[in-house]
Amino acid sequence: MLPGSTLQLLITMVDYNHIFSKRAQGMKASEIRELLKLTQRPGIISFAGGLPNPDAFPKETTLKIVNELLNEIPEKVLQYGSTEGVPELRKALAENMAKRGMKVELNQIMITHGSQQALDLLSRVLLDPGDTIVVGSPTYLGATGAFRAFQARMETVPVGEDGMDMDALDKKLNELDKEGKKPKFVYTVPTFQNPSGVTIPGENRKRLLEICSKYDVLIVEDSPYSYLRYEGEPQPHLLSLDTEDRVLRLQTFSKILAPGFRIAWAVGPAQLIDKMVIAKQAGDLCSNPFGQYVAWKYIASGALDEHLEYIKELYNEKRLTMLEAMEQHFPPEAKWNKPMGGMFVWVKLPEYINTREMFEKALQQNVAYVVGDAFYVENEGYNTMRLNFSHSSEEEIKEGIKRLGEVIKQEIAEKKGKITETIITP
Ligand code: PMP
Ligand code: G9A
Repeated sequence: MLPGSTLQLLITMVDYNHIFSKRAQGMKASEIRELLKLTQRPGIISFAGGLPNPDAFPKETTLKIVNELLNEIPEKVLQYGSTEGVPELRKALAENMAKRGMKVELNQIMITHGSQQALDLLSRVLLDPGDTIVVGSPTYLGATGAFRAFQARMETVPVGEDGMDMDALDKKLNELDKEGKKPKFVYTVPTFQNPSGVTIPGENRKRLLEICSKYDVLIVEDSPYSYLRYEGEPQPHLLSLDTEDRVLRLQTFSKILAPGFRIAWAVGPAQLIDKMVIAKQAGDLCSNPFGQYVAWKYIASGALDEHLEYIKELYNEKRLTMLEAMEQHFPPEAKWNKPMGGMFVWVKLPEYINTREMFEKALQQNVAYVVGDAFYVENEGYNTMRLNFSHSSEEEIKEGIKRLGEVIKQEIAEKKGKITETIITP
C-alpha cells in the first residue's frame, strides 16, 4: 500500500492546453465580466459595467404583467417557443420599429438571448477561421470577444469625435481590396458608442453605406443605446438607410428594460436571419418564452415607452452629475467627451499614464472603471478609461468621481516626477 503523498506523485493530471480546440485557445476572458465579480464587493463604487440602474427596474409593472401572463396564457409562457421567437413579440417589434423609421417584415426579425448571442450567431454563420472583418478602434469588447472566438482577423479603423472615420474606412477597404482580402462585414456601434459614447452623424451614415456598397461589404449595426438620447437630434438608423439588404441591426431590452430577461432582437436580410435561426437551433433551441412574453406585454401596453421616458430623465441627471463632478475633481490634464446619450463617458489621460497600472490604486480607494486598452484590438489606448454613469446613485457618482480625481492627480504627480527625475539625472 503506497502512502497518500506518494500516490499523488504518480498521478499525471490531464493537460487541457493540448486538448482545447484552436478556436478555444484564441478565446480571451472579458474584462467587463471579470470586473463584474470584483465590483460586486460591498463598498466599491463601480463605474465599470454598463449596467442599468437597479432603482429603475420596473418591479411593480413587471409583477402585474407576470400575473396577467400566468393567468391568461400559462400554456404559452411556460412552454417551449419557436427558435425565431414568439410571434406576438416579433410582430410588436416590427410595428414599433416602423414608428421609428425602420420598415421590416416578420421574417427579418429573430429574438436572441441578449445581443451578445446575436454577435455569436452572426459570427458562427459568417466567419471562417482567418476571415477579415473591420471594427472601430476602440470598440465594444464583447463583440471583439465573439469575433475572436471564431478566429476572425480584425482590421481596425479609428473612432473619433464623429464615430468611425469614414475616410479611413474607405482607405482601409481599398487597401484590403488591393491585397485581395474581402472583409465579411464592418462592425459598428453608430449611436452612443460603447465605449466612447460618440455618434456617427447623418451624412457619415450615408457615406458608410455608400462605401460598404462600393466594396460589397455587410454592415453590423449594433445599437443598444440609440433609444437613450438625452440631447441633440436623432440620427437615421443605418437599417433605415439600407436599400441593398446590407445591414444587420442588433437591439436589446437589456439597457431599456432589464438585462435579466436576456431578450434582444436581430433584424436584417431574411437570408442571414434564416441562417442565424438554424445556428440558434443548435445553440439553445429558443430564447426563454417567459421573458419574451413579458417584453411583448411591455410594448403592447405602452409601458415600455413610459419606462423609456422615465429612464431617459434619470440617466440624463446622472450624466450631468458625473460631468459636473469631473469638471470639479479631475485635473486639467484629463480630457473627456460630453456624450449626448447612452451610458458612458470616455476619458483620455496624458500619454505617460497607464490606466491599467493605475487601476489597483483606484481599487484601493474603492472605485472602479474599465481600463481603456481592453476596447482596442491592437496595443493602444493605455491612457484611456471608460466610465459608466447609469448604474450608480448620484451620491455615489459624486463620491466616486472625487476619489477617482484624487487617484488621477496622484498618479500624474508621481509619473511627472519620474519623468523630471530622468531628465535631470542622466
Ligand atoms: N453590444 C453592445 C454595444 C453592448 O454595449 C452590449 C452590452 N453591454 C451588448 C452588445 C450585449 O448586450 P446584451 O447581451 O445584454 O443584449
Ligand atoms: O455585464 C455585461 O457584460 C454587459 C455590460 C457591458 C459593458 O459594460 O459594456
